[in-house]
Amino acid sequence: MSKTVRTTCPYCAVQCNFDLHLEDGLAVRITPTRECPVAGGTVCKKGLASLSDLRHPERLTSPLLRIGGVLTPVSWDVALAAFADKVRPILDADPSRLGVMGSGALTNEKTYLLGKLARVGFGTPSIDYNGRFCMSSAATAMNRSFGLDRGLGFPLADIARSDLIVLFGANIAETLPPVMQFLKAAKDRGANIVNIDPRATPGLAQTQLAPYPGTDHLIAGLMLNLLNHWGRIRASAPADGAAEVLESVAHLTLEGVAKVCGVQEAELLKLARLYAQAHRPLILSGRGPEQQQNGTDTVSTLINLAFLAGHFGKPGGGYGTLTGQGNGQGGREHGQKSDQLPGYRSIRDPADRAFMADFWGVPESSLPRAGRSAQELFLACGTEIQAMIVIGSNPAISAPGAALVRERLAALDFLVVIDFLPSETALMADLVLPGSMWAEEEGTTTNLEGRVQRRRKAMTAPGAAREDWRILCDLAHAVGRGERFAYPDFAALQTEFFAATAGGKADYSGLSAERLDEQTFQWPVPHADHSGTPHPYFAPYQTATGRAKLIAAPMTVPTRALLTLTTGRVAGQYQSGTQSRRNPGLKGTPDVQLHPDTAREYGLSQGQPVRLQGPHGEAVLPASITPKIRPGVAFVAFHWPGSANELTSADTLDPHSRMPAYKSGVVSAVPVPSAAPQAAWPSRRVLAEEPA
Ligand SMILES: Nc1nc2c(c(=O)[nH]1)N[C@H]1C(S)=C(S)[C@@H](COP(=O)(O)OP(=O)(O)OC[C@H]3O[C@@H](n4cnc5c(=O)[nH]c(N)nc54)[C@H](O)[C@@H]3O)O[C@H]1N2
Ligand SMILES: Nc1nc2c(c(=O)[nH]1)N[C@H]1C(S)=C(S)[C@@H](COP(=O)(O)OP(=O)(O)OC[C@H]3O[C@@H](n4cnc5c(=O)[nH]c(N)nc54)[C@H](O)[C@@H]3O)O[C@H]1N2
Ligand code: SF4
Ligand SMILES: [Mo]
Repeated sequence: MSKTVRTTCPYCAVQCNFDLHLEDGLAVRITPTRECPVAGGTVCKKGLASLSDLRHPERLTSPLLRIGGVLTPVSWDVALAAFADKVRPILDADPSRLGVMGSGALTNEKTYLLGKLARVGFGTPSIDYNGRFCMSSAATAMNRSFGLDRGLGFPLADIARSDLIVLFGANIAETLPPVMQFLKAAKDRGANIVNIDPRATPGLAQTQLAPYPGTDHLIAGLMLNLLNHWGRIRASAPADGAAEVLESVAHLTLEGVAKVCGVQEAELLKLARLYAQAHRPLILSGRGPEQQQNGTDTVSTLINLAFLAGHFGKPGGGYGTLTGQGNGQGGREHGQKSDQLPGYRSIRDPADRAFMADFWGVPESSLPRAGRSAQELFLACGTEIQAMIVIGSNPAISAPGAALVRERLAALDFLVVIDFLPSETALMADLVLPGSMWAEEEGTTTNLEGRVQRRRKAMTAPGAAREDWRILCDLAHAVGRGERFAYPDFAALQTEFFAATAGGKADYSGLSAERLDEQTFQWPVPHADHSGTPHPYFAPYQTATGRAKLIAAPMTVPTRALLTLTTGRVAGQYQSGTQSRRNPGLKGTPDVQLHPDTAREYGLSQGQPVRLQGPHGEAVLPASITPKIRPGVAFVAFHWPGSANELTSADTLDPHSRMPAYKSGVVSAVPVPSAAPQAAWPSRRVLAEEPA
């Protein structure tokens, strides 16, 4: 029997729609659809290849319990009893010692349920999610200036109306390929595109600036100062803090900034002039300037520039951040973040706490306070955190200073991982619970423009694998806290989720599965007749005063290392690689990109292994010598064991967002005789054991 189901891609935040074709219950083909409201039928190779994971031979089809050191298939009853045995005593003694780690890969409904499970089910404040590693700096900066954080405050199609697009550390052609069509449309209409990245990444830019990592705030600060000198600041902007912001950049000179950033004065001047002359300039940031120790302040500087030049909120102009994970936007709205409650409510706000306590039917005093951020949770494992549940994340590969993080995870009394494939983190666990993949569940995701879309169930999970939402409810029941987790079906959970957001900043209460069958909606959607909010940023803003609050960021000059490490992605792999490394349709192997001058300095030839040493570990990678990276910088992607996060710092976090400084590290490099092994995974007791 054949069937076709329209659904959304499991991977990135563009959330392209496509049709999944099934024969006798098995997925056989994906076809893009022109009706896709996001990208009009353009999908990338990851989306097209996503089919192969669904029935991958390594799919987890049974719970696995570590018995005698070996992960052994067991029944759900045994698995849940083991969970109860280990977790109940912790909950009885001190629930905060149970950690929960969520993900921007989870649907809205699952993130809502995970947050409720932690706060209401377990009573622990110790919950956070991997968006902390992804979006947290841009989100913090937007929140502190506007009281609102929707990554793009406009539909993607608005990009085509821009006459200047300045990309700060966003490799769109490789990471969000369908978005390129909007840049192309703008360029076809005469727009300039400037790419600021220590690497000359592919794309449509007429101008490339290759500064040292971690210097974007100085470039944006200088632009602001020049605009001020040229009389291009909009004095009437409805904002507080403008004078302090302008004062904070007044000392920046072309000469000084060019020197620190390692770029030409003429390039900076050209950029500032282009920006001053444009009518609808749009600044877009990716993780480049955000995943820094001063990522929040850097984004604030980008916001200040767009706002004080009078472009913020203008169709085609302003500022936006390009969210990354499939539900990276929704994932940061509904209560899996340590300081947050559903609907983008704050766990620190008495009215928000009272609303959610009432909604859940629990005393307000029983709701935990804000907990630790993701990396701080990991670093507390084995001391303040005794047991941990991880869902939708693979920190053994993706956390900064991963060797240290693996050591902390190994020190836990009990690690539970819910995944559908044996990720490196799952292989370290004491209990592995087999969950559902995208095509095996209902739900909604919210894409990088704040567009809420339906994910549709097309098939059932294999073997004893269960839908994630059921597993989360099972965990509550296992420890005798199931009362508020007795949903008869998924629809009941979804209805509760939409209702929980009513009155919040990210209000989805006007949505239903039926409405979402008709069309997609950009939030907020506060009632059932509401058609969504394509442009949510307008005055009065959602700040205490209704005016934007501009933050004067310190224009700190970073100390320059002999060799600066920066990290990121390649087109053919996805994130920590659990899925993409197993996918024969997706390619790529780890290496370290170095400029020919740098290679010469270290005596390296093309392909020669080089030993890179970071603060907590090392990696041996073949040198990929390319003029497309600036001298003095090494780029390593993080998709593989033994790659970027063996080298990043575990404890260099942005003080405002707690974002790790993934993109400015220090490494030393030593050539290795070419016979040496490449990309060796550091041997660890826990990883030597194969599941039974
Ligand atoms: N193929 C693929 N696509 C993906 C993903 C994936 O893993 N693979 N992941 C998704 C996710 S979760 C995310 S968050 C997005 C991320 O999407 P991007 O932000 O585009 O990806 P990154 O490669 O992390 O970083 C972007 C660029 O920043 C540059 N950069 C490094 N340091 C600096 C700096 O200090 N300043 C500036 N200006 N640039 C710098 C890097 O050279 C890199 O080219 O991609 C999403 N899409
Ligand atoms: N050095 C360096 N490190 C980085 C970055 C960088 O640029 N440089 N980028 C950071 C960023 S932006 C991000 S977003 C993180 C991402 O890194 P992680 O947090 O590790 O996220 P993923 O690699 O997407 O891991 C997802 C895991 O969950 C599983 N999974 C996916 N979807 C589901 C689901 O619906 N249910 C269940 N049960 N499991 C699921 C997958 O099989 C996989 O094992 O990495 C960060 N790490
Ligand atoms: S761009 Fe993102 S959502 Fe679209 S097909 Fe590729 S990975 Fe999937
Ligand atoms: Mo991300």
